[in-house]
Amino acid sequence: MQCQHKTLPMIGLGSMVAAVFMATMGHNAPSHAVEEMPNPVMSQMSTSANLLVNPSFNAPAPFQTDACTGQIAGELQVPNGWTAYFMCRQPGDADNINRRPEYRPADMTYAYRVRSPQTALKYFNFWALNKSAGVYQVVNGITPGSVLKFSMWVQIWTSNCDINPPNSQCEPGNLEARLCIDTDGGSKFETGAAGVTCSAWMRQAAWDKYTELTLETVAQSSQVIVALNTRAEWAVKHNDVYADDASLIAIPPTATPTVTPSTTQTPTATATQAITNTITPIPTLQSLPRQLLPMLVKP
Ligand SMILES: [Ca+2]
Repeated sequence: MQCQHKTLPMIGLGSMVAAVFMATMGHNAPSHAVEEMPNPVMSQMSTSANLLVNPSFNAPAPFQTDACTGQIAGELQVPNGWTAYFMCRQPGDADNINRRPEYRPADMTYAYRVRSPQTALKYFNFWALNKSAGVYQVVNGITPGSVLKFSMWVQIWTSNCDINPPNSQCEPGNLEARLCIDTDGGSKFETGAAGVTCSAWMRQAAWDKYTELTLETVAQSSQVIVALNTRAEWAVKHNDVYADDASLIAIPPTATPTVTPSTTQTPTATATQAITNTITPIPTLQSLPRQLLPMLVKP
């Protein structure tokens, strides 16, 4: 259509006809453009709710039962809503391997260990390590097929050195962290269970500063388990984990907007047809009345 008015004769009356033609085009073109605008996607407030209990790891932190011994342990002070887990001692393990971590809420005594006051999660091994430890939370009421977005801020101190400020680059124990989700739920978290998916391990990026870990997957059940999972390579003096500000968001499958391009593209053909029909044949010099010829301006 654009090439048609490039062929117009550059004479006075021809320009007038061209102006009428372009005005006709101009009238049709914007309405066509408006019809092709994408439909706005409505945000669904209900899907942005954090489904976790006590995501900020606030106190109180009552004593919990050691799953390896079945006994309540004074070393397991875990913020409400979360459950501690760790690998039990295996036959042949040295005294400093797979030792039970000590869980205490981190308070504002060391403010840089807390991301949102007043407390954060803390657990540590002293001159020891555990090969798979952390906390988990069972979450119910999920629509199967929902996209799960799990995040948590984690800070690690892993060092054999007592320097100030603490620095994990000094003789590190290579403590590292990741997030996991058991997508089909269960009564407790186990890293090797069917349905468990985990993020990549994060090591130096979380040493001595809070770093956000994220994991996204799809729920297979109405119940899922979210977990922080850590491990260390060396039984150094300080293998400490801090965590704060967790979030779990579930986006139900029905919340995904359905794109139907066929209905929005239909007006294209209609607009093209209308434009074609409004084109008036451009007069040539031979077809003009003789009395108009002297009025023409020669190029
Ligand atoms: Ca907090």
